[in-house]
Amino acid sequence: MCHPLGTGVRPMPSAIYRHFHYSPYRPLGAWLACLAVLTIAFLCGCESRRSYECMRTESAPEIDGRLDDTPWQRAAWTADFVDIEGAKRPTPTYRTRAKMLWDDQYLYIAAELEEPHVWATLRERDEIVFNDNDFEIFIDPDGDTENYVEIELNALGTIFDLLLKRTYRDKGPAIREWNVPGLRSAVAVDGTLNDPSDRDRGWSVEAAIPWQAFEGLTSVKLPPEAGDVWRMNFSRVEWEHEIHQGKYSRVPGRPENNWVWSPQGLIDMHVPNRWGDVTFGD
Ligand SMILES: [Ca+2]
Ligand SMILES: [Ca+2]
Ligand SMILES: [Ca+2]
Ligand SMILES: [Ca+2]
Repeated sequence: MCHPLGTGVRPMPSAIYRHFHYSPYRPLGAWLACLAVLTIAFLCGCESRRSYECMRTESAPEIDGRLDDTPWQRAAWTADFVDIEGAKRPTPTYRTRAKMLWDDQYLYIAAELEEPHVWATLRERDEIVFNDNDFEIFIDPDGDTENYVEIELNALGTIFDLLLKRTYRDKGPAIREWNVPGLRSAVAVDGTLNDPSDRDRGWSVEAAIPWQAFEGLTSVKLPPEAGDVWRMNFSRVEWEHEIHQGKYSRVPGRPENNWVWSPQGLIDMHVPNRWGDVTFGD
């Protein structure tokens, strides 16, 4: 079901408000134009899901966080990430995009996050990594919204991975003790980590997820066959920060930004049927 107005309680932008300000003298054409804008605004809350063709690779990228491997050069970027609520919200401040590849053993994921202040604090596996700025991977192979996988990484490379038997609105549970079997991942910082004295260019993520990690979670073929379609999404959490005595911290009381590949239309990543379609190519 589509929620065109989303869940965020945010004021109507003044420019839009002015556009609809009542005037009994407005000609019919202007009212029709207003109706058209309203219709577009409604539809923007129900944006179509993104899609991507994940190409097969003969050679595996080296999982070191750097995306300069030859296989990645041949893979297309996803569309730039947008606000989780979609086009009705402002374009994200910093660019984020991803790539995917596959072979008989692994699904490979790469992400590039533009970021002038690369910082992270959490170091233990399965800490709540989205309390730092992070990159998040969501995979539901069969798209049935059950038994799906979430992986979060921060710029230290700390992993928070969990298995969701069902969505939170379907009462979960989310099993954080579950670790992706055989997961390989790395991050690389293009700049300096936790050093606010300079301006960084960003950080990148590289992950290899073995197909066997999904055994027991789905009845789809592992590895997939060319033409198979899996439901996936990617998200980036970005907090407002402040700097005291050379150290970063979150601005207290401020909500996070959520920038995603396939817009959800509301502030909730756990609506798998709004994730994107990833088709496996030859
Ligand atoms: Ca690499
Ligand atoms: Ca599933
Ligand atoms: Ca875990
Ligand atoms: Ca820095």
